[in-house]
Amino acid sequence: MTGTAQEPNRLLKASLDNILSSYLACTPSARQVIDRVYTQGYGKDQLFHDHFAFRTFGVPGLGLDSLGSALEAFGYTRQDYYSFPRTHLLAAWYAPPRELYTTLPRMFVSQLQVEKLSPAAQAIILSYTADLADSLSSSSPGSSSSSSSGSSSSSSFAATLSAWTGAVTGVLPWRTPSREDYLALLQESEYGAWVLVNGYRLNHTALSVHNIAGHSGDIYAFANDLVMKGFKLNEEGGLMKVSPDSGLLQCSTVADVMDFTFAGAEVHPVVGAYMEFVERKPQPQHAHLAAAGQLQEHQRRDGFEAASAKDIFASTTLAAAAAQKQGIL
Ligand code: OOG
Ligand code: NI
Repeated sequence: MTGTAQEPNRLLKASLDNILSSYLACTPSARQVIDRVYTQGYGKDQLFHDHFAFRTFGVPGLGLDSLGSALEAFGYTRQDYYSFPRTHLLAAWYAPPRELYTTLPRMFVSQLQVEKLSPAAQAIILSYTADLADSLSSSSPGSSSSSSSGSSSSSSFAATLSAWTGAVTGVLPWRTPSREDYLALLQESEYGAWVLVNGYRLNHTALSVHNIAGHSGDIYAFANDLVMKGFKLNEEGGLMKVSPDSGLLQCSTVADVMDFTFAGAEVHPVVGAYMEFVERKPQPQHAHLAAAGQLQEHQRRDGFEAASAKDIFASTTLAAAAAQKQGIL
């Protein structure tokens, strides 16, 4: 299912276009960034997506492996895992085929370790996922439904397809949540509450600052421009998240808050998606290529950084806290 040497698989490309356009349709701040910073500053077609990020519930058939196996079917390969014990999260990133590094985004997929939550929170989540998880994780011969972590390496084909469909359509794979369940989950796991109402929708795209033509590539200058233009950035742990090797620099907006139609047709605000910005420095051994203007994307600092990711996850937590303080959630 992988593409030819230079062209991404057409189904993958069409899926990613769709994922992005539905993300933009319901993320006003992301549209404004593109409008006010990119279109006005650098010309329209300069968007380069460093990575896409998705969130999942870690139950069999629905966790990061389900989305991950869809990505693997498209030629992505799983790289490092990262764990976040305090928030009960596990994440992994997937790299596109080397020859498509400038065409396809990296993928960052995380899951909530549901079994680590309180019995009450687990009961809420399982009331939405149980039937689905059963049918998805046992529907193909050889698939494993015995993993309690939801991270068994063999995902059923049904789970793979269902996860990818959820990402592409943005349609929730479970029944419409009640506001009561959303608010109850929010008390214990803001991530869990986010997944309950957003499903597999794109959580954020990260735009690549060093790939903006006509820009110095300096993410500090870029972030300053965003602040000057009135965008609210995530300041958890400091505005700029810098890896210990100084090669990976990241910052993000605070997520948008928007109306959601809960069960019983009750309309109330929930936390939605956000946008991230990334600068990757040349790997030290390839610095001479940078000087000569011949550096390729895969020769820059690759991957992610757990300590930075921990603070970037707060892009939705901060939005939830602010909205609760204003009494609108
Ligand atoms: C993911 C947060 C981490 C990164 O680039 O390290 C992240 C999330 O909020 O789901 O995006
Ligand atoms: Ni990210």
